[in-house]
Amino acid sequence: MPAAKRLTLYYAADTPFPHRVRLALEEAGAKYDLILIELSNKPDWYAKKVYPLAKVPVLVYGGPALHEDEAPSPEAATITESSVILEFLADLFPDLLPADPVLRAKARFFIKTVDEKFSKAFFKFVLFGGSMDEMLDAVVEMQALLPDTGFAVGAWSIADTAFAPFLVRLESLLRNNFCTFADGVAEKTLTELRAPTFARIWRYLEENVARESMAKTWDETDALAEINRRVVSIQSAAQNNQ
Ligand SMILES: N[C@@H](CCC(=O)N[C@@H](CS)C(=O)NCC(=O)O)C(=O)O
Repeated sequence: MPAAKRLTLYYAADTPFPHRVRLALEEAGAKYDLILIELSNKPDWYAKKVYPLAKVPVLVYGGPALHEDEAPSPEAATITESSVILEFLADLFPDLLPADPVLRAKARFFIKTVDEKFSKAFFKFVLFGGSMDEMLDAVVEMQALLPDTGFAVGAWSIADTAFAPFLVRLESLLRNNFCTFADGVAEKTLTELRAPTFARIWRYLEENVARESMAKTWDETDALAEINRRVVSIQSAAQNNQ
């Protein structure tokens, strides 16, 4: 379904936050322009002309087509914060959230839990040597919010776009024994996650991965290479500051 105005997404493949927005745009069948921002080598114009915090995602609504080093035009709206953008997209494309107010509240609670709990445990675990138990506790908490079958609130919704990009990266980083994990941690965590206790969330992951929107937006090789570049640039910045 076309939006009333042009949609432009500033995007990076490595991180779950912009992936959320791109999945929602794909699920909505929206037409959108994509501007890639390499986080490990961020261009100066991005903070100066688009978003002073220089984070992704940013969604620009309206205005003419943008070249990558150009500021959005004054008549366009520049929307930041992935969960705010998801709500905005659900206003533009109502099929992204159920009509029932109770299910809408549940979807928002699910997104809030991802933002306030799961994402923090995820970044701590995959980037900063956080404990496996804390990571698994966060998975248990998300799993407990899922209904017996289907997606986060039954039919697929923005609650799933908020969570699936984290889950798909967690599984991929573990399976590929990503360089940030201490010896044996990835294998042990993956073994725990494959136990029957986690059967529900595993099925949920598979059902998200099977969606066309995920197939169009998740390129594991590309994402892992980007994550790797970013980790290297974070580590070398930390060394230079010593
Ligand atoms: N709360 C923000 C988080 C966005 C965010 O932190 N993005 C990170 C990537 S994970 C970023 O762009 N960081 C800039 C950088 O690493 O230079 C959201 O939900 O959109």
